[in-house]
Amino acid sequence: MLDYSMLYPESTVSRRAVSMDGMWNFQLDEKEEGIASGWTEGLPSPDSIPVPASFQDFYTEKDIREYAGDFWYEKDMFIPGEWEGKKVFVRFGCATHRAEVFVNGVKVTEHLGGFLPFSADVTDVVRYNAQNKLVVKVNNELSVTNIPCGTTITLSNGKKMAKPYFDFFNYSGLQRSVYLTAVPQEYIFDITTDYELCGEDAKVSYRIDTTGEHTVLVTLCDAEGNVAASAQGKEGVLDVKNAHLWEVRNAYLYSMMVQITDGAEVIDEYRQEIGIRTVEVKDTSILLNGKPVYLKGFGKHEDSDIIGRGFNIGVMKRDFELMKWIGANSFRTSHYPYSEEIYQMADREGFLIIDEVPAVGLFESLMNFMEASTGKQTAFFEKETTPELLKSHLHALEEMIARDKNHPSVIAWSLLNEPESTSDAAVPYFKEVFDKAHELDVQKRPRTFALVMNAVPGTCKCHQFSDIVALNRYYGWYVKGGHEMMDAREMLIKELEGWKAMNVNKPFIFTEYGADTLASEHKLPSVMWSQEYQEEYLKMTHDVFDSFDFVKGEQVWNFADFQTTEGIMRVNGNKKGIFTRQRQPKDVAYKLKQRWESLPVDFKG
Ligand code: GCB
Repeated sequence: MLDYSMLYPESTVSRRAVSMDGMWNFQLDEKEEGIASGWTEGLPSPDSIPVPASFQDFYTEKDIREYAGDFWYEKDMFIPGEWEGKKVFVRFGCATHRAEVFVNGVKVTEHLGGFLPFSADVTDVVRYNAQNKLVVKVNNELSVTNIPCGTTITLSNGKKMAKPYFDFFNYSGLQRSVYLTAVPQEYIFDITTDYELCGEDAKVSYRIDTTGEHTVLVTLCDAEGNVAASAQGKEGVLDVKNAHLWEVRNAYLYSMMVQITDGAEVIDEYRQEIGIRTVEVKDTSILLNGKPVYLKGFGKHEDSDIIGRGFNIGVMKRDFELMKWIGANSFRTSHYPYSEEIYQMADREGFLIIDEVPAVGLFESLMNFMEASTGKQTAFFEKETTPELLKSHLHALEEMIARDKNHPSVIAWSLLNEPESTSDAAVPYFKEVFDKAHELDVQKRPRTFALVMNAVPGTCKCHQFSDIVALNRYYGWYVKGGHEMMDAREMLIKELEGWKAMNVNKPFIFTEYGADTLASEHKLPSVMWSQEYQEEYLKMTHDVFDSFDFVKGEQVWNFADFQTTEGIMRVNGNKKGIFTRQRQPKDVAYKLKQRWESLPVDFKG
């Protein structure tokens, strides 16, 4: 079990959550001198920078944008006197990719992995009713022992540079909100829920972990604030009569009030929103509340101008409005768990999320999207570093499931994106990861991973572990593009016939398919990169999907254009967006809207 609580910070009668977002001090540490020179007590010559944000795109110097190594953040924090006697934490939404945290010069925690929250217990190192110095050393180098994978090279001028084995810019820093929190000594540490539907009614089973022995009271209120059920004890079942279910694009949320009580006294209180719904896979169907659902939507990124991968509440709102407009009902958090606020919004809007752990780049290639199409194998899981990689992978998985398990929107876990899955060495690695997800998730949500182009019927050794088989396919783009599209179509059909012949008896979904398209380009007849070509490509692909009953979902790559490493394959980023990076529609968006609005939610059900 994790030694810090993953509950999202909130203020209640017993708790305080104070946002530390705003301008922070910031300094690069090219010579890696920070520790030896006492930067843990304060930065010698800092610039100021916003949090949350990626640091890269603020600056005009390329050396800063491309910087790989250590960099430091600093902020003063005032700890109120009335917090004395409570437990005080600093909680980071994420620090990409690894961090060490110091308060008043004392190291309070360290964390590996750039896309999940962690907390430092600072109760005994802070001065109350006074300013305290918070300093964070962050590092954004890539390696094959942490996810996402890549390598870090040294240029001839001695500067380091990150070389991702993945196709998104290595944005980093304090990219999500930071909170200062105070909770009682005896506090609610974790909440776990599960659901069973019984006719019109539902059973909500729960487990509450606390740090003490007092009893726990759980009260479930409906959306109008009326009590729907209540129970006492750290574990129990709430019987909900005439349960209002959480449905696709028709969300209904209950509010679960959890209290630690001592007679009439409330020791701690936390409010958790929940949605009553079940999710399971049966034969080739994905069932939500027992009813088949067809996934329509996107692979996304947290990515926008200037703030990079920093969480932006306005961009989030716009993205959800666009997804509603176009008739989508789902998305995958490619290629890392997103900011918590995004899941909260999906809970409210009734979107289905395939939640992906940052296990991307487990295929040694700087252009895996190209090389996998050639059938290349990389023996990725036979390295002597594999055990260490597995350890960080499992740890990230544990954090992701702990963080996201109560979101009704999360209907599946994606445990890897485009790994090398054709060698025997991949099999035990996959088994551990898939078993761990099953063990950690009380709701036993379906598990999946996205198969790269070389993982096809006959070569893939790991789709056996998936409850839903997810394909990333680019027939008509990386393979047989342009006027050869008719042959791409045949290849796609042939692959799907191959899966059909294997009688896999599982739902298949396409978690990626797409074509780079410049919003500036029109050409009649089409050429690759033109808006016309994107439409032809999607039409061809959808026609094929529609002729296979076991294809139960389509998530286009990508929702919006996004930043990548520069190179001959990318024109200032990946342009496969249905929307531009500024969130305006390309022409194909209107076609997609027509299609998705016409497909019933239980399409092929
Ligand atoms: C993929 C990757 C994704 C890339 C995409 C592409 O297979 O999963 O990260 O961005 O292809 O556009 O090549």
